[in-house]
Amino acid sequence: MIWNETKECMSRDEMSALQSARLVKTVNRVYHNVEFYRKKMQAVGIEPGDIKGIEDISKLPYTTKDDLRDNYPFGLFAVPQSEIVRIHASSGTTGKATVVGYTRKDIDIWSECVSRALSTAGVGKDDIIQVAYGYGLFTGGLGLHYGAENTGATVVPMSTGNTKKLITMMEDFGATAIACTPSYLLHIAETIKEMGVKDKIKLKAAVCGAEPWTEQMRIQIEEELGINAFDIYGLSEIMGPGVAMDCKFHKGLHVYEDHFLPEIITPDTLEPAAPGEVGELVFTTLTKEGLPLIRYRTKDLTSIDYSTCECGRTLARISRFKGRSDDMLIIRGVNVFPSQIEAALLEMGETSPHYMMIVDRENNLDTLEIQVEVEERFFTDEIRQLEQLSKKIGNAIHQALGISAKIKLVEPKTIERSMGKAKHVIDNRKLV
Ligand code: DLL
Repeated sequence: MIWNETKECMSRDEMSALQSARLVKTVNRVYHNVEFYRKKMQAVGIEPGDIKGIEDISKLPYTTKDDLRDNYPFGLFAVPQSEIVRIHASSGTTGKATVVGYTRKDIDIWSECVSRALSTAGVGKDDIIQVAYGYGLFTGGLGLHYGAENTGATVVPMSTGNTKKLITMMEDFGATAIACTPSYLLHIAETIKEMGVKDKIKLKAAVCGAEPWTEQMRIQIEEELGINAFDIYGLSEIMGPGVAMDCKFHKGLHVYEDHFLPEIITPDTLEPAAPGEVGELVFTTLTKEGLPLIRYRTKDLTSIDYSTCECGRTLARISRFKGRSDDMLIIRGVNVFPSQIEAALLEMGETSPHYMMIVDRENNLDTLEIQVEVEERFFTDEIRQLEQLSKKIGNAIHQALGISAKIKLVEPKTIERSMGKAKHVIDNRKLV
């Protein structure tokens, strides 16, 4: 069932007309209310009247994360602080946090988008959902929380912290849905197995996002838990979770285009990418009041498909994310994304997707070690078996990446589990 057919199934012409009207309003609003945008537009000789519809989008300048940092904390807000009812922030590892602000209407639209996403995953009023994203400045916890309440579901605000308690409550409350990062759900699945309570769990759906994960990992989670797992995407700057959502056909994530106008650009030239080509995702918010953003460069790499989905939605679909352009490692001149390792490991079927890449430099040559967790039994069996498996993984990785790596097989639970966004890379080259 489609939760909001009028918004998710309108014709492409109707959508373009809606987006154009909303873009014109947004451009006027930022020009008059945000000095940063006024100056930026004046610098390229653009006035609000020059933007008549989405066909004029490329006349507008881009916005980046640095612009948000340079205007820390509230410099890009388009309403007085008295209109802002909530602040979120992403910490970032360096420099100042990126601060985002929402008006009451922004919060309502956010809840509506998350509700649409949850309904797409089949979560509604009869469900009990555990929200196990972090609550606080991170948008995951509160974003999913209010969206889930809006669907009428019973929300259990678990946050992160105690996996065994989460599982006990999952069992006791009869939770039917969970929202958390995919890597955390994998850890939850392992712990359910260890606790021997799989038969007592009523879970049927998971809404996972906030970090890249492969289709293979999604399927593995579905199989291990006997549930349907869906991919939810979003970023704090644009709103939080609920910018785009996977449907049961898993052929790309539907962008809530009535609120967010997507573009794909080639990062090197900043020109629009060819149709279907992978490039950097750029968003312009169409209804945000607190922090409207014009052509915000997400750094996320994907492609876009405007054809109607088998589910009936006409919303554009973005392909599953390979990673962010700033996650990409260059090792011996070859571009490597951590998600390629995950895909190769899961394709082999004999290992878990728990891995850590350790990149170093010796005698001016990049080295790559990949630590991979394998089942306990490999360590008790003959050493020859361990060697064979290591060789097999080495070959699979070589084929996937085009470069060789040293494989180190490690025992289960050696690699640290994360309850939030998983860490897969230690790049020691950055330290020198
Ligand atoms: O991660 C918002 C969110 C919370 C999304 C819960 C989904 C679920 P940020 O902390 O600002 O916001 O991080 C945003 O995370 O630019 C992507 O690089 C990455 N990301 C988010 N969702 C996905 C996904 C939240 N489904 C950054 N697949 C984004 C791949 C994702 N990467």
